[in-house]
Amino acid sequence: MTAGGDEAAAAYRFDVVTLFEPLMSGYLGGSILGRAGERGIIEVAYTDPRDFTTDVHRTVDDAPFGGGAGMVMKPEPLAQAIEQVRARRGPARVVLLSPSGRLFDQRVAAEYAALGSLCLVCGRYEGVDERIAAEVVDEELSIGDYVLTGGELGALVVIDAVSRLLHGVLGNAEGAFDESFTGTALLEHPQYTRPREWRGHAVPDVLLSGNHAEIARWRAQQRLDRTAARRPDLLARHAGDAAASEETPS
Ligand code: 9D3
Repeated sequence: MTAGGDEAAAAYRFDVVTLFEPLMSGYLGGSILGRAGERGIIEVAYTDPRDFTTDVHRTVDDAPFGGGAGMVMKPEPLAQAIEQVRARRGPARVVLLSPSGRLFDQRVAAEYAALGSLCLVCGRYEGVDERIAAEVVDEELSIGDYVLTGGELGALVVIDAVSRLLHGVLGNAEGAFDESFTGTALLEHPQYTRPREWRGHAVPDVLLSGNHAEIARWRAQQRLDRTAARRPDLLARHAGDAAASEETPS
């Protein structure tokens, strides 16, 4: 995003190790994160493992020992790319995006936001030589239980979720604080804007009442009801957290 010239150091520095920088910079340049980059709040720099190959074909993958479909990313070019990032930029943590990693959620986003810098390593093909996970990165991270074609979408998800927690990225910085503070949030209450009636559906009267205490009560009840109906797993965690915070006030 920046080539690193005379501008002040960004508030948060992401390094991405990827064979496909254009996949990432295309998205990041066009979004609200593009503006955050221009304003120096975040910086994203890319390192390509292919630049650390030594053969004429610039080979980054090879067949798996033991057989099987697909190719595996070779360890050495990836390790050298990561080691160059570590030496030049000293990221607080190096994270390999992997379907076998710790599951990303809002708590992990808040944890990463507090670090100030992060190196995200993207694999391609059917995975990465296991010795990279064991020797060169600090942790493995998955963004969910589905199969992607590579780590780049995972890195974008992490950059997006972490960036919006940083001061100044959103117009309304308070909105992000609200949710991140409660690691296990309930679902949102429903939102309405004009017109008051649309295709036969009226906006609930309470929202037009001007009674702010009653509106707050209604919204709280909606959040509980909707979470119970749609995400009972979140409700269980929320109840557990509420009980825990009564036992040990922070
Ligand atoms: C048959 C074994 N496959 C694992 C389910 C191999 C494999 C497929 C696809 C290994 C890696 C990939 C590419 N995926 C990622 O790099 C990835 C990912 C994902 O697939 N799901 C959720 N989170 C992530 S983070 C990186």
